[in-house]
Amino acid sequence: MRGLITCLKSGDYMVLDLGTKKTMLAKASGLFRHHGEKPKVGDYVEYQLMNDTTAYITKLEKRHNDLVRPAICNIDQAFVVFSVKEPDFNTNLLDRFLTILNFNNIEAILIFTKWDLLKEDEVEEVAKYQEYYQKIGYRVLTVSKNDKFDDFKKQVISLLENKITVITGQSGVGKSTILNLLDENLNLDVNEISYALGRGKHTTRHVELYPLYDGMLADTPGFGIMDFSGMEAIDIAQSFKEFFELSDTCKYKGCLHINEPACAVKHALDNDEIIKSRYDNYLLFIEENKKQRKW
Ligand SMILES: Nc1nc2c(ncn2[C@@H]2O[C@H](COP(=O)(O)OP(=O)(O)OP(=O)(O)O)[C@@H](O)[C@H]2O)c(=O)[nH]1
Ligand SMILES: [Mg+2]
Ligand SMILES: [Zn+2]
Repeated sequence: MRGLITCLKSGDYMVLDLGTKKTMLAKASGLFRHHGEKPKVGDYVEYQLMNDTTAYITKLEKRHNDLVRPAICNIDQAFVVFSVKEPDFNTNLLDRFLTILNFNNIEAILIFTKWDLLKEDEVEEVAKYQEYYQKIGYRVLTVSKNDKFDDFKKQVISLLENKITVITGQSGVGKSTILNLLDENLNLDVNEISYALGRGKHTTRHVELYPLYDGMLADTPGFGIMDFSGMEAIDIAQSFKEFFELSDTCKYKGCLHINEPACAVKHALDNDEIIKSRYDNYLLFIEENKKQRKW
């Protein structure tokens, strides 16, 4: 029988049967240890029932991605939540998220919140960013306290279908607010410790997938590792979607778009087709990565 691991707590797993949608307690077969494998949240597994409520995980399907912190695999997409104010819109952090997600083969869907807090003259500036990220291929949804949420809700629900989704973003950007909006039954404490999703602000984080509409969702406050470990400079270059698209037309194969002649990315930057913050963040990430690699 085929199931999905939704939770791991002190050696016990919860497995959701993908046919019956019933959840049961499970143990991992000792065989995994011999192979140096360990089932984790997000694993699609084969299992056998020991009795009505307890199962035995016997086999793992191949993972299409695998994160260490949070310990979860097979993520299809991430809702990346960013407030346009309080906390202020932070392109460095946003590009960092996008780079790491892209490298891990996770599609990012951007949700920009708190538009109601912007003054009139600030809206244009942030809207420019929104347009840019859309232009380079990201789906961007927006939320504001004064909005009617029907449209937003509909879009999110259709995105969840048959996918494993994580929702992520800095503290205070409005993740719990969004989740409450999606599912009144969740009733998460906004601005307070949210035990419903299995974590508190200052408690040990543990990941849990829970069913939401026709998909599975995990609340992952942040990616523990927000640096570029495991990446080479070229991986960073390729994780910038629009740079990657252009790199075919750079003169040099493997161009890092820094000092190389006849670089299509630099050319696009000079023509204002690439937003300056993107390129600046790119250079910062390359530098940061270089320093890390010296260790
Ligand atoms: N003005 C305004 N406030 C919002 C909006 N969305 C959320 N907030 C407020 O922002 C604060 C933080 O929202 P939360 O939903 O708790 O944020 P969070 O991302 O879950 O934060 P953590 O749980 O700490 O990671 C709350 O006071 C919300 O009422 C919005 O669109 N506009
Ligand atoms: Mg929260
Ligand atoms: Zn180039």
